[in-house]
Amino acid sequence: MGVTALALLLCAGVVPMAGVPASPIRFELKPIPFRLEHGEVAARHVPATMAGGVAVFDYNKDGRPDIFFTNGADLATLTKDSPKYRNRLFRNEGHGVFTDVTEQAGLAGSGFDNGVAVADYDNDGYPDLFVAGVHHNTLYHNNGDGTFTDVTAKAGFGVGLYDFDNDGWKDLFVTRGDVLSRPVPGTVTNQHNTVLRNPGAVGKWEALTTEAGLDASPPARHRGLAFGDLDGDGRVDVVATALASPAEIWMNRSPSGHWLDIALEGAKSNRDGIGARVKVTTKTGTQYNHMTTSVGYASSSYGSVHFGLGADDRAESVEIRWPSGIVQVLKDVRGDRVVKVKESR
Ligand SMILES: [Ca+2]
Ligand SMILES: [Ca+2]
Ligand SMILES: [Ca+2]
Ligand SMILES: [Ca+2]
Repeated sequence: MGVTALALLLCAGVVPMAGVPASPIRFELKPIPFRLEHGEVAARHVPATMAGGVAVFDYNKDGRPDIFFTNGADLATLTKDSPKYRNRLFRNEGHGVFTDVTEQAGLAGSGFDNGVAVADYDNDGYPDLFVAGVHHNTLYHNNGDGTFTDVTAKAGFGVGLYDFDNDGWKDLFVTRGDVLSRPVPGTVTNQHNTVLRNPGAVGKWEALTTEAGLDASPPARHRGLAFGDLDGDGRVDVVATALASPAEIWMNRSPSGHWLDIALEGAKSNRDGIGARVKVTTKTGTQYNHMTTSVGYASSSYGSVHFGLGADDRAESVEIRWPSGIVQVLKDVRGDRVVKVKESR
């Protein structure tokens, strides 16, 4: 490096370390024993390019974010017929140590998995996992003791967990359609989307397709999926794309309970407040959600943090835990509106 270049760098406040190229942004590579196995073969298949979802979430609530990887499968059978295809959960022990806890967590999976979504669908305070796979999706309930239970199995592609009827329980929208470019005889390639209604504290998940009006467009190979309240009526609407088919906007016309949207603006944390966890307590109970725009397959959603309040027209309290560690609590918050919250300093 010439004297002039060094002087310029020093003027810019960048001090080069010995033997390391100077840069204002630097990363240190940390190995983790996971390899994305997509079973690629010479005859190219669509699924082989689509594996590889990652979720960073704190499954055991010790304050350290953990890492979950989805993984592929044997392409001929679309099953995980070798241990190398297992999905993997790594527990963050702190100090850069990650332990593979897949087995004890029960998260190895069985098919060719590509996507993953995190949400606390049963409002018990523990984040649950939804894993989207080529031939089946899996909803895993986080039992809070380090283990997960497979609680549902439905086919699909992109997924999003939102409370579509604002009854206080998050439902699941699934875009569907097969990934095979040359379908195997007997497999259905074009499909309608489906919404799965969360039954609440007791009961069974209900799969709604025709009932929910989702057969109003022809079946297709659905892919992209994004969410946002397009008309500001407090009901979360859906936009989906499908291969070689018109895009679909699904305006939410569900009979709706009360609702509350929390629109975050970070100050010390990132400006969108991504990663902030929000806890809403009403007369009926407590719910959790978090700020993210990353929902659905290869898509980005419009974010305020949405809550259905059911019969309650106000929240007794709204607690926001910002990524910075700052905790903000609002009391007696009227519902059926978007409440803007700026991070306190
Ligand atoms: Ca953790
Ligand atoms: Ca949960
Ligand atoms: Ca619901
Ligand atoms: Ca709406």
